[in-house]
Formats: sequence, C-alpha cells, structure tokens
Amino acid sequence: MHWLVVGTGAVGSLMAVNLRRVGEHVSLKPRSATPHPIEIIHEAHTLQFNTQQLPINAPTQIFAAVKAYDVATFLEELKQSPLPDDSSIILSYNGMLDNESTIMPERALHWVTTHGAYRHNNEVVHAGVGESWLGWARVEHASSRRPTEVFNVLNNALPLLNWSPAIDQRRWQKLAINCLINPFTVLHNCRNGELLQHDITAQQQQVAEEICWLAEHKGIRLHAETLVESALTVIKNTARNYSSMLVDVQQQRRTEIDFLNGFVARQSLQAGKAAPANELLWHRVQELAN
Ligand code: KPL
Repeated sequence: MHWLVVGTGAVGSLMAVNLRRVGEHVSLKPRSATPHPIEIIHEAHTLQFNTQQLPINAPTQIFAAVKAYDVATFLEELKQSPLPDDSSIILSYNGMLDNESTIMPERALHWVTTHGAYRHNNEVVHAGVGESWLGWARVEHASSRRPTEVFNVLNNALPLLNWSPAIDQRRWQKLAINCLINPFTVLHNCRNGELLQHDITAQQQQVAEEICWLAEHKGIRLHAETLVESALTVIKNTARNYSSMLVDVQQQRRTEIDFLNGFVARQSLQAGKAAPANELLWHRVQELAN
C-alpha cells in the first residue's frame, strides 16, 4: 500500500516509521513544499522519507496527524484534488471543530490514540505504549463495514488497534482528558505530574461536568467523576511529560485551546447553557499564549 503521512509532529512521525517498519511504502507531506527527503531518527536509526504534495494519482492511504487548526485547510486542499478510488483519509487531531460534520469527506476515518510520543529535533520517541481506535468520521457511516486492509496494516504498524463504530464516544473522552490536563499545565507552567501539587480537583470537576452536559446534548453519555479519575490516571502515567499545549506555548506556537475548552464554551453557549469553567480556561490560556 502507498501511504502519505501528513504532519511530521510526534504522532505523524511515529506512524511513518512504524508503517515503514512493517514494509509499507511511505511518503511525507510536509507543511511547506520541500524537494529534499525528510530524515526521522527512531531507536538510533535514521530513516529517509520522500516528500509528496497533492494531487495524488495512485490509490493512497492518507494518515493526517495535524494540529486542529490545520484540519479545515487540509480538507479544503483535498477537496480541490480529489483522491483516486480505493484511497482513504485517516485523521488524528486533538479537540473538535465547530463545523466538523459539514467538512468531513465521505471516506474519512478518525484515529484516536493513547500512545504517547514526542519529537526532539529530528528524533521521534515512543514514550508510552497505548492503544488506538479507528472508526468512520461521518455518523451516517458509523455502522458500515471496517476497511479491513487499512485496519490490518495500521494494527500491524502500531498495535493495539480497535475498530470502533462509536468513535465519537472515544473522541469525547479524549477531548475531556485534554481539557482537564493541558490548560492547567499552561497555567501552572509545569509537567503533567506536577499538577498533583496543585489544588485543581474542584475546578476539574466543574470543567468535566460542563463537558458532560454538552456531550449529552449531542447524544454522548459521559460521567464527570470518571473523567476526572481518568485524567488523574493519565497525569500519573505521563508524569514526566510536558503537555502538547505547554510545549506550544513555550515554542510560541498557536495552541489548540480554541478546539478544546474553547470548543466546549462556544458550543455550550450555542446550545443554550454557559460553560464558565471552560470559558475561563480558554481565555486564560489565550492571554498567556499571546
Ligand atoms: O495528550 C496529551 C497532550 O499533551 O496533548 C496528554 C494526554 C495530556 C499527555 O501529555
């Protein structure tokens, strides 16, 4: 199979090296056009990847691990250069977009993961082994058959992969975990594990309750206590990590706060209920990030 990995951050790089490891043909689509191969170091080996931009002529599986704020632009670019039949588009990003249901292509799939990875210069480190879930992005396809070949290759490359007809449930859980950890690491300027030294449980509980209300409004059932407990487990399991949001702030990049707590605040208001705890975190991180 031909794969085009879009985004050379931690997740994209991790998937690229693992797809290559299981014998797949992998190219990378960097943000800006570069004619040179890209090198990724993994487990002390240097791997070279050719770069490719759209349009694509041969059937290709696209694995896009991009920032939430790049998703709409990328999907628009794809719309301008439709993919050949037998291609699929697998998306992996933090948070949610307000207009998601209107911009998801027919054959799009969401890939949600608990694997931990980070990039240091050209090197990608698989810091924590987790598992992943794959499911159709468009609700009307939720119960359609899984794309067996794509599923098997992804499962082989980075196990364990689960097929999920209810991928939105997973995405909401992940959204909640990120909303309950990432902004707090920015406000306290600390590693995930250092959050245990700060008294944030009451605030997290309110953030979680607001998320549960919105999720319920959209037909997804979550439990606030369980979310806060899961966040605590993730904090302990990733204690030495800097959250992706804190890294973005430190490197003066745009954060994904608009697509996490910002998404919850905006969507709740639109549904008729304020979400003050999420709104406060949204604005505080925006202030600190500018
Ligand atoms: O996904 C993460 C992130 O940093 O974005 C967590 C789970 C918080 C781990 O750092």
